[in-house]
Amino acid sequence: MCSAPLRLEGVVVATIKEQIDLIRAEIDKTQKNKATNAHIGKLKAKIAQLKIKEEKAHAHSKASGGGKGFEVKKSGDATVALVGFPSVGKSTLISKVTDAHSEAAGYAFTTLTCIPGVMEHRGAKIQILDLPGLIKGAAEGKGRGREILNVIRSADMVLYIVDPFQDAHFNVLHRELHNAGLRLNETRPPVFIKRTERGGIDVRTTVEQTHLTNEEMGEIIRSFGFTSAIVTLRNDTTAEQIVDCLAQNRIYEKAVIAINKIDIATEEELMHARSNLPEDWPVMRISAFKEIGLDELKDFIYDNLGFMRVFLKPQGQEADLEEPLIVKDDSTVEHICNKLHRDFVRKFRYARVKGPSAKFDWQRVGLDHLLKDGDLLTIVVKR
Ligand SMILES: Nc1nc2c(ncn2[C@@H]2O[C@H](COP(=O)(O)OP(=O)(O)O)[C@@H](O)[C@H]2O)c(=O)[nH]1
Ligand SMILES: [Mg+2]
Repeated sequence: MCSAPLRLEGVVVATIKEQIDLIRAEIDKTQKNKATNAHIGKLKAKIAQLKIKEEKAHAHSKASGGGKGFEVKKSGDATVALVGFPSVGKSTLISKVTDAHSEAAGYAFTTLTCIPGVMEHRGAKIQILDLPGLIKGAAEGKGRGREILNVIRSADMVLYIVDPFQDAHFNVLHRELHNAGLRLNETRPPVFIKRTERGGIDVRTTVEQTHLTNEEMGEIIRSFGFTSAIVTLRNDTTAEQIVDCLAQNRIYEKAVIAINKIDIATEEELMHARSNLPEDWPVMRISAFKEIGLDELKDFIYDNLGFMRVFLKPQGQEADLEEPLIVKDDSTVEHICNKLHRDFVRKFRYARVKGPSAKFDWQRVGLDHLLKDGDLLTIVVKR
């Protein structure tokens, strides 16, 4: 069973997308259990390879003048992508929590209308993007869906809006984003694959592997064109995690959910809606229309984006303890330099830090130093 061929025999497949759909159908109809792990893994590897091929074909058609690029200009301290079926209340919400007050504030980007609004909260400017048309576009697997997915990939967080009466919608969208390589609320698996000159596929693991045998892992890895490699595993690794590592275009992003329209739903309906959402994801209840829970939603977004404050102390001056810089909590000195002035990285000499990230007061650090909430920072540049 595990050596079932990847080729879908007897079927003439025209496009890459059709091939992918066929393999997905095959995965769906395969029972998930220990005996089929490796088979499913190989099918997923095949999909990942077809997608890489598709991306290349797309890049090629673009280079030869195929389609126009689409880009949402990023602004503010972070970007949140709203994701939800039509009529769940995305436009209503964006009109209530941002400065985009009507559809008229939206503007067309090449082929699609993306409605950005900026929400100011606790000193942070958070750009919220309303992305109508995801389902239709993504399901068609072409231009528009691809572009919308790219906007979501480049956002800092996904905010799903769920209608309590249509709660099956969540799974449809979630699957769509998963298929596009988005790994929401997941951490990058501790899988490291290093190509070597010889020696075959050498699997080294620090924990027991229960999903796949070394041989099965080797088969997946070889299907990506490796003959020799050292594979280091630090968790009980699934086939999908190995494929994710090899596919290289996976995006690990934060996601939260707001259940909207609580003004017209009963407690029972809300509990039911909650039970169909991932247990460990942050979820809250709102009514965009009746403006219930919107202040809490702002806090919820802010908290989940993971911001921190960095206080600047210009050389030879007092630190500005009134107005910190609001930055993502994984920011380095380089991120701050980029935020302050476009010449700062080029002219950078060194920085000094006092506070939680410093080993001692006014430690001298470089561009790659990771900052922490509450740090005081002095940047020294060439004149
Ligand atoms: N009862 C109720 N209706 C809402 C709420 N939020 C949005 N709506 C209504 O749902 C419909 C669709 O809203 P809209 O914002 O256009 O949804 P979108 O397609 O996701 O942008 C409109 O008639 C809204 O007035 C809410 O919290 N409660
Ligand atoms: Mg709308």
